[in-house]
Amino acid sequence: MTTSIDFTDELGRRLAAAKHVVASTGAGASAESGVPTFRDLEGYWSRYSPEELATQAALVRNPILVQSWYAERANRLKSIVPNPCHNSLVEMEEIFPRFDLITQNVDNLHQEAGSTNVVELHGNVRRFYCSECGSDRKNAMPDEIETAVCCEACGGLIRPDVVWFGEILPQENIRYACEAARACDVFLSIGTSSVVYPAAGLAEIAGSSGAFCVEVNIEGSAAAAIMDELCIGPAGRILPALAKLAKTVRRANTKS
Ligand code: BJW
Ligand code: ZN
Repeated sequence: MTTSIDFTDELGRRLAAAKHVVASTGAGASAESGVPTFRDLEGYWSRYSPEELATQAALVRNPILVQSWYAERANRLKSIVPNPCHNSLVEMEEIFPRFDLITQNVDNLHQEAGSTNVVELHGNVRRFYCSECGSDRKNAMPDEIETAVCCEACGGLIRPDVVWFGEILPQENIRYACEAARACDVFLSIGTSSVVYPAAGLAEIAGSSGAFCVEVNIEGSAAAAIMDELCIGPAGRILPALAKLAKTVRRANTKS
């Protein structure tokens, strides 16, 4: 196993030959845009309890608190922009015959950067729907919530379109992600602590199916031991270098 931003020759060879690359991103991919992560020192779960904010029971118990937290996050995202990690992943779509971008992030920044085929595993904090009848909420959530926001059709509580603990992931998306992990030649795990399943299992699937697994993170994650290469550093610095390497080795490939 190698630890560096000086990528190994083996990674260069794998990228040169890859027909199918999967990038799987977590909160660290958006950290340099100013979006808090969950489990870092300054992350959401160091300040708030997931049980009080990120469950259906919490919504029913204290709708104003839960709705305000998500509305505030959604509204704050309006002034946040993608960073070089997101932008490099857009470039990578062009480099490989097949490139899948799978994300646990709910911030929509990959789509804003211009990635065209983003598979969302944990939903999107900018969308809201009725927890009773399922209908989409058309209007943006207000900045200040003084009374619980309810569905115009049935009166049910409005919730964010995100996946809370104990909830099933969008089935088609997780199935697609598992198949992509099983079939890819190179798997990039970027900015995730790799503790939340089933998303964390994708790297295991990719590794056991023969893919070359690379982690990009400011520190080794829970999945570090199964990686073939660790790139320790901020994703906004590593991904541009990785995209550059990919372009270089593939250009050399087409010439020879
Ligand atoms: C940088 C950086 C920089 C920082 N550059 N890097 C199998 C085994 C064990 C448990 C389970 C299992 N299967 C299911 C479970 C239960 C549970 C689970 O996994 N629990 C574990 C925590 C123990 N999973 C679920 O409940 C899931 N549902 C499910 O499986 O349904 C079926 C089922 C139900 C019941 C029982 C069994 C099966 C649903 C999970 C939903 C997760 N939801 C959240 C909240 C979304 C809403 C919201 O945003 O509020 O999703 S939790 C939170 O964690 C969020 C994230 O998407 C997710 C992952 O976090 P992520 O992205 O990895 O962020 P961090 O903060 O953890 O890490 C950031 C990383 O970035 C760090 O490593 C930093 O070092 C790094 N970093 N700056 C590069 N600049
Ligand atoms: Zn409703």
